[in-house]
Amino acid sequence: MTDRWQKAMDHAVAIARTAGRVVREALQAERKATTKNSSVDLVTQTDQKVEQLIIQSVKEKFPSHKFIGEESVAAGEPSILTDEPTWIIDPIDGTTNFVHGFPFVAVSIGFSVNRQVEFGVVYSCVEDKMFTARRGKGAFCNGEPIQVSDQEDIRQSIIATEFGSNREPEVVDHIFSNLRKVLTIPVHGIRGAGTAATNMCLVASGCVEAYYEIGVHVWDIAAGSVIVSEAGGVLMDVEGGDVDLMSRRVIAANKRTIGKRIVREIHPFDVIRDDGQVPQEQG
Ligand code: LIP
Repeated sequence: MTDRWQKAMDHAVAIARTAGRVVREALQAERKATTKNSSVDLVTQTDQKVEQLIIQSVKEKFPSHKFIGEESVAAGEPSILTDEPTWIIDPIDGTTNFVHGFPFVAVSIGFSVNRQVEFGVVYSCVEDKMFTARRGKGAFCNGEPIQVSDQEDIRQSIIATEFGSNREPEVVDHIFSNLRKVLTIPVHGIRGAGTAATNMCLVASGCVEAYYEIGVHVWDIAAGSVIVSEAGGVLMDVEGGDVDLMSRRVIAANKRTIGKRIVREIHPFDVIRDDGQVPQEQG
């Protein structure tokens, strides 16, 4: 049976690599940032240029497909996930890193049909690592199979998370309270690459045991979600239920036991969903 979405995935890999070259070239030039939702929520012309490069290339090949792109949404496009084939794009995941020349920046392209991510591509541009996964067919880095850590004891683990871009004191207090609870389990360490997609690929590669964050967006995690699950990991909501890519809450873990341990420690705080719906009580 022909694989209906393989041509789309092949295109995603090719355009992610092209976009990565644009990002690397831009890293050698002066990078001017403007701001979006706060003084620390940065965007650059390269983010916008790369997103348009990806979207235009897809439209030429797949004109009926839909898009959720970080910078398109910032410009007023809707962020609604439907059953339609949808490309979920973060042109530069790690924009703050990009602005500062901190070498972890990723092009993240997820592809969803019937609200299920069929494939994910995360290209870590400076590392030149192309992470890919097709639902049901495994996860890879530069073509080599990857799999999550086999560590079962969270006290022997490294956990990844991020501080996000919200600097409201009560939100920061929540973030630090959760950080303290996880650190004092205790765990071996807490890390953050500055990009959700890269953190999820670190889980998929077995470099960290889990990653959690409240405040991410669907474009940060869609591609990484299938890379983690195809590497043998699990995705869940921060209250233990099924992950909801539009909820802005995620735990990606090597094992359900470790993910559940993080659920026990962290306390969620409210964020407005990517689709704008009022958050439902989590089960
Ligand atoms: C980033 C995420 C990261 C989050 C940052 C930012 P961006 O995405 O990857 O997890 O903590 O606030 O949202 O904005 O660089 O594409």
